[in-house]
Formats: sequence, structure tokens, C-alpha cells
Amino acid sequence: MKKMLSGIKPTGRVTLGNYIGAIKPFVSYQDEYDMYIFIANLHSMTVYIEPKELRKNTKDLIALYIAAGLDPNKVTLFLQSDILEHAQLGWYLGCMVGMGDLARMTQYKDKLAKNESIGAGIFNYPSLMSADILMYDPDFVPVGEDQKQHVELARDVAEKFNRRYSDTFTIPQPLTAKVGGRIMDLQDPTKKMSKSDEAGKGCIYILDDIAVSKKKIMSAVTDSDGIIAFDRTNKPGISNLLEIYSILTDRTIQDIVNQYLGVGYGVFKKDLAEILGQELTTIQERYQEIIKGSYLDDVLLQGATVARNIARKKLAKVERKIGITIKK
Ligand code: AQP
Repeated sequence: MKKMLSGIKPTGRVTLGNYIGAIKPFVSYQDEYDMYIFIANLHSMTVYIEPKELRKNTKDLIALYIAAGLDPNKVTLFLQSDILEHAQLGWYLGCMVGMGDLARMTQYKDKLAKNESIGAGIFNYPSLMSADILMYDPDFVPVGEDQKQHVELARDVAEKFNRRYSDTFTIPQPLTAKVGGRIMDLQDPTKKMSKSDEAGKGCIYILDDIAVSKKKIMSAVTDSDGIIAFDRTNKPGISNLLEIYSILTDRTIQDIVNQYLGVGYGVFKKDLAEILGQELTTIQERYQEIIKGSYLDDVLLQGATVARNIARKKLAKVERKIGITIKK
């Protein structure tokens, strides 16, 4: 069975973008792959989050993974900080990554351009991400468009390490869906829908009040020509809604466009709001059951036991190869 690995940072409330670009695809892959899904909480330290809020984000994220359909008995679900080996391997790999390569990463450049004060973690985090990935030798890493560049970096580091010390890491492939890999903000469809977007008006949160989410669909920015057609460049708003519709219903965009020939945006948006409302209701009901009691602690313990075993062996192998220990 081929291996797959991915994670999400608990930096905020989970968005429809995270759900469509990451969580939903994970669920569809779980029967086909040996899957490792983690909460990337070390990465969430790259921005300041109130401790209480971080704890809630983390708990909600793991609950949402399960509520959306991930089965902890099929998938190894774990908390990154439970596996100390990630940070250690991250240091070794970080020493092999060029400053120039890190400075080229779009997410870093975007944050820099915003002129906010940023910590060194934002610059360095792709090396830790390389460790997160390479530790488990996955064949595939499903990610949204924005994270593809980081998986490319992990591939480069793995190749460099294998060349320098001998074959150690599997070279992973990023896996990005043709549709849904970059869900855009509903108020500004030229910008990615993001957890950390403070205004939140163009962003749908999976655990938000359903009436509010429906309203956000109804007031999504479109255009004035009134034709439902897919054209990301000239009609970004309606194209974004078509992608969301397509993923939620598992139908092709062409099929949906054909259904709405000659129909106005209002009817289309109303139908999409209903479809979204039903999907969110199902997830939220499951979430309410899962979040109670100690179930999530048990899931994380089970996942950490499996992940730690793999990580310990991998790190020991790396340390033997690089000569940092006296054991051969
Ligand atoms: N808008 C999006 N459309 C499709 N996929 C998306 N992802 C994120 N936003 C969209 C995918 O979700 C996974 C988890 O992402 P992450 O939390 O590790 O980092 P991110 O890409 O930085 O996500 P956010 O929501 O934008 O978080 P913040 O605001 O904290 O930076 C990844 O597979 C990502 O591609």
C-alpha cells in the first residue's frame, strides 16, 4: 500500500478552504493509502495565538477531521508536538537548506510584504515541514496549491541528503486537486480564503452558524454579466462558487454549468447555500458528539504510539548516517 501524509496548522478556525482543499480529499484517500494525518501545532507557533484559543483550535481540528469522515482506525492521526523527533530532524534538515531557497517561498514573501513584524519561524518553517514529511517516507503529500512549493523543497532536501549520505528518504510527490486546490475569499476572489484572515467576511468557517455561512454565499462577490460560466481570470467570483459546488456535490463543473444555462446568479447561489448548509449540518452534528469526554485524548494517544515508533527508527537511522552519534 502506498503511503500518504499531510497536516493542517491549528492557527485559527477551520475554513471551507481547508475542508475542500485538504480534509475532504484526505477522507477520500483513506481506504486506498496508508495515511498519516497530523495537527501541525509546532507550525502554529510561527504566529502568536492566545493559549486558550490555540488549545480550542487544536481540539476542534482533530474533532473536525473525524467529523468529516476520517477514521482513526484506518488513519494514523496525531499531534506533531507529541513526536519530539520532528523538531530534531527539522534541525538537521534545516542545516542543509539554503537561505536563498527559504527566502523564495511565497508564503514567507507574502508575510514580509505585509510589513508585519514576523518571527524567524515563518522563514524557517519549510525545513521543519520537510522533516514532518520525510520522517514517514510518504509517496504522496496531498496539499492545496499554496503548499506545493514547500513539498518541492522537501523533495530537494531528500535528494540532497540521499546523495550526500546514501539512500535514506523516499522522494515524496505533492498531490493537488485540479478543482478545489485554491478556494478563494468570497468577498475578494483574487485572494485565498485563509484561517488567519481577520475580517472573516469572505471566509466560511466549518463550525460557524449555518445561517451565517449561507448568507456569506448569498453575498459572495460575482460580476455583472449574469452568465454562469467557468473562467478563473475574467469571472473569478462565479468560478470560485462553481468549484465549491463541484466539490460538495461530486459533479463536474461542466455538468453544473449546463444545469444553470440561462439561470440567474441568485438561484444558483441559493442552491449552493442549501447544499453547503446540509454538508455543514452533518459535520457539526458529528462534531458535537465527538468533542465530549475523553475520546479525542484516546485517538491522539493511539496515533502518537504508531507515529513515534516510526519516527524513532527514522531519526536513529539519520543520526547513524550523519555521524552525530558514536554508534555505527
Ligand atoms: N483556500 C484554500 N483552498 C484550498 N486549500 C486550502 N488550504 C488552505 N487554504 C486553502 C489547504 O489546507 C491545508 C492546511 O493548511 P495549513 O493550515 O497548514 O496552512 P495554510 O495553507 O497556510 O492554511 P490557511 O488556512 O491559509 O492558514 P493561515 O491563515 O494560518 O496561513 C493545506 O493543504 C492547504 O494547502
